Amino acid sequence: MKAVCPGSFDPVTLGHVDVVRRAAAMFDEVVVAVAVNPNKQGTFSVDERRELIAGAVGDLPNVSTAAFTGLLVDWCREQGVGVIAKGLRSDTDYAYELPMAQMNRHLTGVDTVFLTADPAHTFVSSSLVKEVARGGGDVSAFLTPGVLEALTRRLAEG
Ligand code: COD
Repeated sequence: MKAVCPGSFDPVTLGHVDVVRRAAAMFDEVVVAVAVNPNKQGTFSVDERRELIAGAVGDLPNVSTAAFTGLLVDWCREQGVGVIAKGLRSDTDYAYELPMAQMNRHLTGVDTVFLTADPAHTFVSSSLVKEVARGGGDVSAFLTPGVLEALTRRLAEG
């Protein structure tokens, strides 16, 4: 079965990578799909995010990247994706994710499976990592070396 790990991935963290790796061990094929939000300028462009993801999970032969606009379920139908795989860090994630999972199932019948976050990554999010990095904090425990380098360079650009 083909699964999707959807998200913003601005940028991809080791928390995301852990979920993608575990999904890749469960499903025949995994597409890491970056949501395009025309109303929100990210730190990285969608193409840059895809490149950083590809660099982080490039050793996994059954993982690819994509970008999608509009409803995730429509993209899943177009791409023959049968299941959505997501990470769950906390009850806050659960409260946010449950209605989306139920809505997506209502819309097209696509199911969502949740992988519990590795305890080492439960407090890790792209936004927090960026905030700490902007303040000069050490975020090397949460990013691949390639993503760390890209983020350091991007923040230095101002
Ligand atoms: N450990 C484990 N999992 C993690 C970690 C971590 N440290 N950090 C994030 N995750 C998980 C998140 O829980 C999420 O499941 C996924 O990784 C992606 O996280 P983000 O933060 O990069 O992306 P989000 O949460 O901003 O992405 C939300 C989507 C873009 C997937 C969602 O809004 C969506 O599907 N939008 C498309 C429009 C649509 O279909 N809307 C209707 C929904 S019913």
